Amino acid sequence: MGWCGDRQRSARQRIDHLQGEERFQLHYGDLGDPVSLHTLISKIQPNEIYNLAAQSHVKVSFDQPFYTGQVTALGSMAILEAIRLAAPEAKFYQASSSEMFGATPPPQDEQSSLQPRSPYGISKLYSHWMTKNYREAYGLFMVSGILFNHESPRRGENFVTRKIAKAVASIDRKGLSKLVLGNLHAERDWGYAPEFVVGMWKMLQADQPRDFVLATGESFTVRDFLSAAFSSVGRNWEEHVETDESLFRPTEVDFLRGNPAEAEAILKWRPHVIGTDLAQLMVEHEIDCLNSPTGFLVDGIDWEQVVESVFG
Ligand code: F7E
Repeated sequence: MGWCGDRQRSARQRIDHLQGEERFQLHYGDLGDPVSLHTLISKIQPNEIYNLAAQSHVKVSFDQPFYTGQVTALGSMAILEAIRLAAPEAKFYQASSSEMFGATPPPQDEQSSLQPRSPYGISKLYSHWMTKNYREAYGLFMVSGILFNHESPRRGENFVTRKIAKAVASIDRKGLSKLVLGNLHAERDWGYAPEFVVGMWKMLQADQPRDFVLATGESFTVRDFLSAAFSSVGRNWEEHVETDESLFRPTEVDFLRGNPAEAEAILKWRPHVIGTDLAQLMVEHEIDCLNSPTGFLVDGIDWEQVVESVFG
């Protein structure tokens, strides 16, 4: 599914299309409400739990550090406790983040030091260490995937890749005049989210619980991504982009490039889509959205092909 108009749709818009499928059931719960999580986990007795929830926007975490800590740090704690007390057989996946590396120079791997530079990164670090502690203290199957940026047409509009892709499509097809961005020098290891999702699943199928870095091993600056996105419609980004210091972060993570060698050796996981491919894929999707009569499009991920390409 691709999303053409996030702001008009509900908080569940990324999963709305699954409603009605026999194997899919939604329950109400909230990371801010430990009782609801305990009740749900106790009732459902899940085999696997993936904690992908968070206040996940790094810049917003500077404006809302307390809320970010409550949700992104203590919210995971609520799940860990619920599993320990009510469903100790469940396998648990914690979405840790390359933001935890912060100031550590690249390439970053499972042994690199963790020096986060935002309330978001610090909250993720708390959950990362708590997951490890629960694994060691109680012998539970709990792992963290330290994922570098993973993107797709489903990305929220306030993250840089989607913001750029949407703007390029609008500039090219609707005459939007300019795109305003923050720091163009930061370097990121951008991968394709579906490839990373099969890596998460694979971590829970392993014989032993352990943490892995998932990354492409290649990095690009925001400027490189911009250039690839504008080039895909035959345009020069410099004619359309302005920067605004209010979009800069108080402390930035300058350079992330992961080393996924352990995931490759042990999980046999190897991603294929890298940052510049993503720029083109995401711009194409936004153009399809503009051409869609309803403004809403299914992007139809071919999961068999993703699995084949990653593990094949
Ligand atoms: O920023 C720069 C910005 O917000 C990427 C989250 O999924 O990945 C993501 O965090 C870079 C930064 O992602 C704008 O300063 C420039 O250097 O797309 P982003 P992020 O901060 O890397 C990690 C792995 C996570 O875990 C997070 O949850 O782009 N940048 N101009 C901008 N960023 C945004 N958002 N908007 C701009 O206008």
